[in-house]
Amino acid sequence: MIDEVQISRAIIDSYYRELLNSLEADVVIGGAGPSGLSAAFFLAKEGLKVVLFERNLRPGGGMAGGGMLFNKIVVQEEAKPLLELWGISYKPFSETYYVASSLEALAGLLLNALRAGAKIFNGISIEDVMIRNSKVSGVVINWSAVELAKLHVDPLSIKSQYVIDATGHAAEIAQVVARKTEGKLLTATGGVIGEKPMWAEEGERLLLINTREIYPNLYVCGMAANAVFGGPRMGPIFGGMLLSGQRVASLIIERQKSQKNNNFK
Ligand code: 48H
Repeated sequence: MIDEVQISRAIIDSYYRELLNSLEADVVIGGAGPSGLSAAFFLAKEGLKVVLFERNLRPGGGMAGGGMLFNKIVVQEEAKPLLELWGISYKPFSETYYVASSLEALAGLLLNALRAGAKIFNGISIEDVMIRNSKVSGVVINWSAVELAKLHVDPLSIKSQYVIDATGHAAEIAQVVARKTEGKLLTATGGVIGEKPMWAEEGERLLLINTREIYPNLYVCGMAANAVFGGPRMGPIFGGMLLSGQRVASLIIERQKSQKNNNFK
């Protein structure tokens, strides 16, 4: 026998428990594009409690669309091991370029992040942060539907040791922090400098340098990192995004480890 109310009960009960269990996290990530999902995978694999909020119904950000809706992505040599790690198939194109289905890349990355233990909430937007003692200490969230309909509904708050802005071109979390701290980001201007025109090689190179802490306990990765520091865009080459997620995860993991070591001293 199939009972509609029992179906509803199962959904509400399991979602409610997961959300309740996510009110305090080690790391909150904003945005489930390639860089956010990659960060979520590496952090969760290390045993950290990772909670990711994605505004859209479907995770993946700009990856599924490939280049101009041709649903393929290009990945360079340095990021090939990540495709292999996540079981994403690829074909060599010319010497150092590899091509993968953008859909398979998204599916593989998403599945790996979830199986590593990251909790992903879609349809929820980060609209603000919490700051205590000049450190980011969490995020403020609301249903994306509330945001879209411009309903006057107060948000809820999530506490987190670290927050990662992986919101892509708009660098939304960095923008909020820049505005609310009146320009205290760790950039040359104290604010979000803004993305520069297309230059794939330089964009990919700077992306990894720009992937770092931009305000105490707030990190940035992916396209948002180049937006914050004024790096160029790079078009549909995705190796840098995946490596940027891996890099931000390793920065946080190293910091956690050195804090633990200091506590034992
Ligand atoms: C919750 C939010 C919020 C918010 C936005 O754009 P993305 O794919 O970001 P990256 O940096 O992982 O990848 C960038 C890549 O897709 C790209 O655009 C490239 C390579 N462009 C090059 C070029 O030249 O154009 O994903 C960001 C995600 C999206 O899914 C948004 O919906 C989500 O973040 N998001 N989620 N709260 N406030 N803002």
